[in-house]
Amino acid sequence: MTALYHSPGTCSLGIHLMLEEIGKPYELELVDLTKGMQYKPEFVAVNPKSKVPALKRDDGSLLTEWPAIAVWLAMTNPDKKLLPTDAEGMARTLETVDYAVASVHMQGFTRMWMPQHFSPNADDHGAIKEKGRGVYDKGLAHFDALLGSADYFGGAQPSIADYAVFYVEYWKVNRLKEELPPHLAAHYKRMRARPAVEKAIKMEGLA
Ligand SMILES: N[C@@H](CCC(=O)N[C@@H](CS)C(=O)NCC(=O)O)C(=O)O
Repeated sequence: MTALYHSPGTCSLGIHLMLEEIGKPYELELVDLTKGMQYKPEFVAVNPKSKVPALKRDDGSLLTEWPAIAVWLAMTNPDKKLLPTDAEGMARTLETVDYAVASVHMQGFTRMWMPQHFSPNADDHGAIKEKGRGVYDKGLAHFDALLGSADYFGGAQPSIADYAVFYVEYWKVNRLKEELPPHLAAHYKRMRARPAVEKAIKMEGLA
């Protein structure tokens, strides 16, 4: 059976939400990052990158990297319309996903949350966090303007872009305990009103 290696409230949440929306059977495999489980031999044997999300598929093969997993889920479940099929729609969706994952998350929030990944020297951590904060805030401001008064990034229903933006929104609300810019606040609320989203959040023991 499909299994998602995840850690509660991390970027793997975005993939978990999509699995719930898709509605096919899957299992959750806990890799608790707060306990360093990503570096334990059991998980390194599964994913030598020591990262979540990682998706074990029905044929036993492992797929890693958020955008790759999201595209694969979208394309193998076309009825869910998680990825536009026209060139412009697909390119714009991937543009948003890549900015959320590669920049706002990896270059922004990771600097704020795990400065030790960028320098072992604690004296550097203040400056690293500040740099991360700049990238993260700029990213959220960009997404707020991009969304404007639309319901979702891809149009009438959520696409993989909405699940990518959702997890960086989630961190602002639940980890930093800060308010989102207005359009993103409405988007976050709209996403949370989806039964699949609430179910996955509860399954992870989150608020
Ligand atoms: N580029 C990866 C990023 C994944 C990632 O950084 N995941 C974090 C959780 S949000 C992680 O597993 N961190 C563990 C660590 O760096 O030790 C992707 O797209 O999936």
